[in-house]
Amino acid sequence: MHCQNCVNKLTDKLSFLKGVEDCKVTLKDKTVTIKYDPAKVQEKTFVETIEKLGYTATKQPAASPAKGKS
Ligand SMILES: [Cu+2]
Repeated sequence: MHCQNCVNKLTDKLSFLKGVEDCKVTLKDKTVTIKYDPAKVQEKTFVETIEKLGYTATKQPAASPAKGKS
């Protein structure tokens, strides 16, 4: 992830996933913060979506449910 285009692409795809309430991609930190309903969607789906777009996703079990890195 290295430009605003990547950010838009990721935000778009992740926001459209079922169960996602909010999705924030930060270019500076190369992180993805997703607010979601665990009953409807799982972290695995985020990782798969991110990887399908050509990025590498690393889960960080912190306050944020899922994060992506490139
Ligand atoms: Cu880019």
